[in-house]
Order: sequence, then C-alpha cells, then structure tokens
Amino acid sequence: MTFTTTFTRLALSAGLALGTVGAAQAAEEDVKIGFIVKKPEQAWFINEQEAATQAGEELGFSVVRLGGEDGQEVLSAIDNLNSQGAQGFVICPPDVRLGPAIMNRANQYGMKVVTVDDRFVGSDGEPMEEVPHLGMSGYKIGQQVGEAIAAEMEARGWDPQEVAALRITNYELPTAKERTDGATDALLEWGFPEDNIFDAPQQNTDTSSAFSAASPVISQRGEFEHWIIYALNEESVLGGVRATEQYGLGAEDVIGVGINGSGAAFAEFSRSNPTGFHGTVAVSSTQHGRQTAEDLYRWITEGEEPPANTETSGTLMTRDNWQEVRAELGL
Ligand code: FCA
Repeated sequence: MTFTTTFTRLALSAGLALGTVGAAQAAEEDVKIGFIVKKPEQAWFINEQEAATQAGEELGFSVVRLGGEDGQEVLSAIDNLNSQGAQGFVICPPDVRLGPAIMNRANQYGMKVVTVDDRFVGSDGEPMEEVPHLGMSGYKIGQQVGEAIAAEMEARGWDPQEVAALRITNYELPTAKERTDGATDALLEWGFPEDNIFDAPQQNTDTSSAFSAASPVISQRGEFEHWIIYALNEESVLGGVRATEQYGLGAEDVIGVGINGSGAAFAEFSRSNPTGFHGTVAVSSTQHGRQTAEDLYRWITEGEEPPANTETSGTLMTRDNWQEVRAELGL
C-alpha cells in the first residue's frame, strides 16, 4: 500500500517534471517577439519589420509587427504582445521620452527590450544605457550629408554667400539633432556662411510636417534663388523640396540631401525629370531590422545580452548610383 502510493507519487512527480521540461523546450522553440515602430507606413520601417520577420523565419522565431504612433498605442501594443506570449520586443518609439514608461510596462511582464533607431531618454535627460540599442552614427552620417551638399554646390559653381540653407530640425530627438549638427558643421567647415542657415523646426519626422515647417521659411527669404536642404531623414528633405517647388524653384536651384535610402528616395530617383532632391545617405534598414531581432532572440534563448550601443554607417546615393548602392546594402 505504502509502496504503491510512493510509487504513484514518484511516477506522478516524474511525469510532472517531464511535463515541465517539455514545456520549457516548447517555449524555447516557440520564441515570439514584437517589432513596434513609430511610423508603420514609412518605407524605412516597413523594411526593418520585413527583415526582422525574415530573420525569424531563418532562425525559428516569430515576429509580431505592430505600430506605436503615440504612448497609448505603444502601451497597448505591449499588452497585446504579452497576451500572445511574446518574450520581448524591439522598438523605435514615437517619443524617446516614453522610455521609462515603456520599460515599466515591459518589466511588469518580464519582457526584454531592444531599441532601434531612436534611443530612449531617461527622466534625467540622458540616454537609457541599460536598454541595448542599435542606431545610425548620427553625427558622422550628418557630416556625409553636409559634404555631399558642399561638393554639389562646388560642382554647380554656386557662390555660398548667395545660397540659403533650409535646416529642418527636430531637436527633441537626439539622433535628429546629431544628424543636422553633423551636416551643419561640415558645411561651416567648407565655408558656408552661418548667417545663411535658416531653421524650420518640424513637429514630426515625416514629409508633411517638414513641408509645413519649410514653407513659411522659404517665403520669408524670397531674396535667395538657391537653396540647400537637409534634415534628419529623406522624408523630411522631400517635404522641404516640395515646399521650394511651390515657390517656383526647380531642380537647378535646389540641392537637397537626405538620410535613409528607402522607398521614398527610390521613387524620387526614378522620376523622369530630376528634382531638387539630389541624394541621400543610405543606411541599411534591412540590417537594422535583422540585427536587432536576432540580438533579442539570442538574449531570450541564450541569455546573451546585446551590446549597449551599436552604431551603423552610411553610403551616399544619388540619381547616378542609387541602384548599385541599393543592391550593395541589400535594400
Ligand atoms: C529616425 C527617423 C527615421 C530613420 C531612423 C533611422 O527614426 O525618423 O526616418 O532615419 O531614425
């Protein structure tokens, strides 16, 4: 009797133990991560999410693609991921100052977090170094933008004293400031007059907010016939270029150089008539999506925490070489 009971107990606990092991194995095979982006309709972010999904198909984890265009949407995306059993997520937040709130929610659920592109800022105004991040080397890439604009001004024989610079800014986003600062410094170093730089602060990081910011600045400076345009990304530079067109300035009067190298730029380079959108510094959105997803997956399955900060580089793309650069970067 006693023997039987003991035996049953042993068998039961062995069964339970086996059950637990089985569940753990299933969980390991069943890794699910979220990929939340601030602008799900922009080509850059579509690429990142697709590349993450592809990495998952190759390595054996699933990716839930979500949009998070404001704080509310991000928090419900995290709730949604938790109810689907996701173990973590990669995020490009709509506002970097949401970092502490996002981490609170993620920690409640025991989820691991990696940021991509836009790095969280803590309540002290400093980057949240405890959250692994991958993003572009903003200042360096900005310098490439400034150098490309300077080279094109030189090629066109423009006198810098008679050229206006439209600097579309977004100083609430540190990577945006680094990028426009890098471009400004490169231009000043080349000899561009600081007094000819005019700021157009945008509310967001898209074409329409850049267009709205740029229009009044161009209209107030009607005395300038030649304009150069730069911003944190090509979507915003395109907004600036569209604004110059409204004032009758054509491709020969405008040099806009963006950053990203995604669908927005390809569409512009494919037009039969060139526009003032001269080029863009392309960065591999594919690599950003794939690397962050893979890093998070390894963290979840192998406990290997990703590096605190990874910076990626860029390559200038113009109408002349965009297809080659696109192929090189796997875009
Ligand atoms: C920011 C910009 C995007 C892209 C990304 C790398 O999030 O808004 O367009 O440049 O950084």
